[in-house]
Amino acid sequence: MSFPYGQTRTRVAARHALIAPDGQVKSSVPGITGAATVIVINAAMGARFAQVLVTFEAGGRADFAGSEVETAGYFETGGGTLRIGLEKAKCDAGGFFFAPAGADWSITAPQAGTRVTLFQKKYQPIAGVGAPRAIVGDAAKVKGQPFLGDPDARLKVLLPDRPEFDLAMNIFTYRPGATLPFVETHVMEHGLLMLAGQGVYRLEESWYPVAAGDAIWMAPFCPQWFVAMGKTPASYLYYKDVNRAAL
Ligand code: UGY
Ligand code: MN
Repeated sequence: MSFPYGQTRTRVAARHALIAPDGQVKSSVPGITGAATVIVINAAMGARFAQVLVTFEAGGRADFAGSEVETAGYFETGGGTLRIGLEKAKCDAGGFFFAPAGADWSITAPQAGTRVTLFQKKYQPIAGVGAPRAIVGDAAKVKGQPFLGDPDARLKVLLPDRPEFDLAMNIFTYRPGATLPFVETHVMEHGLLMLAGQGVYRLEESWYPVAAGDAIWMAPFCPQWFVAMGKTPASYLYYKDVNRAAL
């Protein structure tokens, strides 16, 4: 949807951002061909990670050589063939993966229109802790747990919460009217994609109407809160950096 008179819900502030779909602009990313690729969050915004939305055409592909960068990915729609190192798997909508730093990985033979969100960051090793392993999974098979006891706000933790993993990728689903139980303020940074439904996101001192397709960046210590509104559940995919020292 586009708006007359130069209006948009998009807002880029110093410590948070809302990127609505109407203003997204493609850019070419080395390694990705036959796809519309939008970098919605990265260091140029002030973030310490990148969030990239890839919409594949038939015959498109993504090929990344092993580097210091690790990638967590989520297939929102469609499907394709995923390779991480020597591991090969078919991923459909709801499929997710983690490609550790150092591993070659690719997505090939995507169905036309396949939408994949990638979260990428430089891996932060810890002395004495081994490297994280590759993960391929299906979000439909992960049970959503009540968040802080609320069965109307359910969290799916997609990746292992272990010291070798320095990022998390989760899916939060709220019944209409359910909320984050308090205004969170924490050291972890977030990148977020609204997958379904709508609601209001509080970021610092601003309240934003948000809906499926919106992306959000929250810098460390950005006060945050959400309420789901409308008649259908609201759901979002999000990234956070985890399991590393304070100093
Ligand atoms: O994991 C989280 O910090 C989550 N509760 N934050 C959020 O949904 N904004
Ligand atoms: Mn949070």
